[in-house]
Amino acid sequence: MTDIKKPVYLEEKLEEVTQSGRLEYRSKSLPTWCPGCGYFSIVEGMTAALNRLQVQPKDTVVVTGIGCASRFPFFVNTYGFHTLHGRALPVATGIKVANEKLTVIAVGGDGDAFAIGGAHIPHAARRNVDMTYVLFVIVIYGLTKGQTSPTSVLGFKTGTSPYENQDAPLNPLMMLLSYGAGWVGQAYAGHPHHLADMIHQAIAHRGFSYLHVLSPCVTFDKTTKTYKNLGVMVRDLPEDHDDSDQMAAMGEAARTEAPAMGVFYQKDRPTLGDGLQEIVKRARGTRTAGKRRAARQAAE
Ligand SMILES: Cc1ncc(C[n+]2csc(CCOP(=O)(O)OP(=O)(O)O)c2C)c(N)n1
Ligand code: SF4
Repeated sequence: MTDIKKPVYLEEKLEEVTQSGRLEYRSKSLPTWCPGCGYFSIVEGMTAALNRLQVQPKDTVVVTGIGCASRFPFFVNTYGFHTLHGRALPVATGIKVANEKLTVIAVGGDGDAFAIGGAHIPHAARRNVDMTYVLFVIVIYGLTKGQTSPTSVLGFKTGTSPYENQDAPLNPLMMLLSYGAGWVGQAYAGHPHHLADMIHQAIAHRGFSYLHVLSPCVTFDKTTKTYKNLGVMVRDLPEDHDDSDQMAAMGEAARTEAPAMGVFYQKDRPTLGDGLQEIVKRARGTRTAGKRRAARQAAE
């Protein structure tokens, strides 16, 4: 008989990653998510992307808020910061400003991001902080047992909305595009190879990149964004999609009934770090010029 307290599946998984040599980026801590949760694909995709990019674990920091998604730092072998609910982006911004050489990745759930943390997103995007934000979108609050989130669909029934959700969902992709994010893409936990490729591209982008990952919550959403439903809904972006055309990206993002997979938009522009380094140079130049002037005056 199976001992239900023993995470058999997870131990097998650990053996598999140990054999594959991926433990360099995957931590030995076993994910505590429910078996079948889409988040397993995201941790796999992240470790595969970091492995391909060959960024050193010691030079990488994963920052999260609170939620099932936010347990992520425990499962990767990088530096990590499990911060307060909704506060991943300001903490990640501080880390990047303090040490420009680090690869900084913020991770979270859509409640953490767009409810309590919603006010931080436009600022990280408009400042073009050189970091990646990977959002795990299960359209529900997982950790607190299935309440509606800002991305839940109208009419969604949960334990706390038994008479159906009356609040229209946000469209995070359209929001990020209008906030000025320099890289915006979408992936699906049910397509793990594409997901790993998208995480790779998002991290490789210089500037603020936002990856929206659709992921089923197998425990609390049995009706809307399930593997069965998402498997039918998702599509590729059209082959002729121009990822330098922000308006075309907006049009694709508006089609929520058929979520498109791929890079919606990408544009290079100076990062927050570029601007700050310039200020440091100018301030140092002014100070040096000031010192020279004072020395000249003292000598006269
Ligand atoms: C200040 C504060 N308010 C509320 C909570 C309770 N809380 C913890 S996680 C969470 C939402 C989780 O949903 P999401 O961010 O989408 O992550 P998921 O669990 O779905 O991955 C809430 C409301 C908290 N921990 N702190
Ligand atoms: S509650 Fe949902 S999101 Fe959280 S670990 Fe379980 S399946 Fe995943």
